[in-house]
Amino acid sequence: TRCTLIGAPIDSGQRRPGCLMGPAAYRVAGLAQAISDLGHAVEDRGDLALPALRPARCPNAAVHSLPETVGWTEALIDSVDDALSEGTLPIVMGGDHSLALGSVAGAAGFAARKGRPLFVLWLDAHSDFHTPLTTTSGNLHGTPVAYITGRGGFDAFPPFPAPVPADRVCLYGIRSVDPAEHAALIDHQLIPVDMRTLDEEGIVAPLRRFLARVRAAGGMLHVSLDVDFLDPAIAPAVGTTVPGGTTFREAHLVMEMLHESGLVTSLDLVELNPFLDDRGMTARLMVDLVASLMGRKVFDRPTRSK
Ligand code: DIR
Ligand code: MN
Ligand code: MN
Ligand code: MN
Repeated sequence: TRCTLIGAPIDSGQRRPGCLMGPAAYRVAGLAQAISDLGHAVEDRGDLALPALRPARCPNAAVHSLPETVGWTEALIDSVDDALSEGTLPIVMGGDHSLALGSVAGAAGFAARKGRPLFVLWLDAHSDFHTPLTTTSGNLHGTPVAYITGRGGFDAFPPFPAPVPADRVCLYGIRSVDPAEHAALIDHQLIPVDMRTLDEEGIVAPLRRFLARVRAAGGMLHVSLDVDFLDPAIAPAVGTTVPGGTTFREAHLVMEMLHESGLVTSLDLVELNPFLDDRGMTARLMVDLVASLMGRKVFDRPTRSK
């Protein structure tokens, strides 16, 4: 696989400064080397720059940093689409989760041109299903899933190319949902694979079912990995920790299954705030998870006959 690393130093989707140091932390933690050690080609394109801002307004006064977020969205649409068009796997090093407004729109535009359905796996404590009209925090990192599925309220943003039907979006590891999101998720029949489900069924079965659907549809698969998908004890470097996250072993198992599926076509690494980290442990864990996604294994099992 040829990988394109895209630095997205974005802080504007939430209020706690530090995510803009994410790309630097991934480089220090050796992301490119970890991928190339597995035999893949890697090109680090450096960090994106914020384009000139245009005024943008939103009727919800709580929303902040709208022009910046629209600017980053445009930059990411272009760079992710370019990386896919060159036949590479874009890996976006965030940056807060607002970057997924652009990265998924870029992947969706590419998929639409290729006539392939796009599926989205959202690994997160949060459902990120607010629109700019329903968010009470005003933090636009809580909105990408609504944009991706074609909900209204995104007038300031580029129209989402080919909205992704809710049944092609899998929210995984969810354990923090705001009331407005809760109602909208039910309304859109977008039922998250929440922690209750994972506790009852285990980390494997729901993912296996989703991947089987992606494969059967000949789909592309965008994976958006929010640091808070992980338990705060192993991943403290995030502004919105929620107790009860996935364990080290569960997270690696998810990544190994994604590798074995061969389905992943683009990847976001979001919400890492290196300023909150403990001696780089979260950045290093995220790099190790990417390595598992790209094929790192402790032991390769011989393929059994029959
Ligand atoms: C929270 C989002 N529901 C909000 N929090 C997130 O502010 O709307 N944290 N996405 O990662
Ligand atoms: Mn371009
Ligand atoms: Mn998120
Ligand atoms: Mn989150």
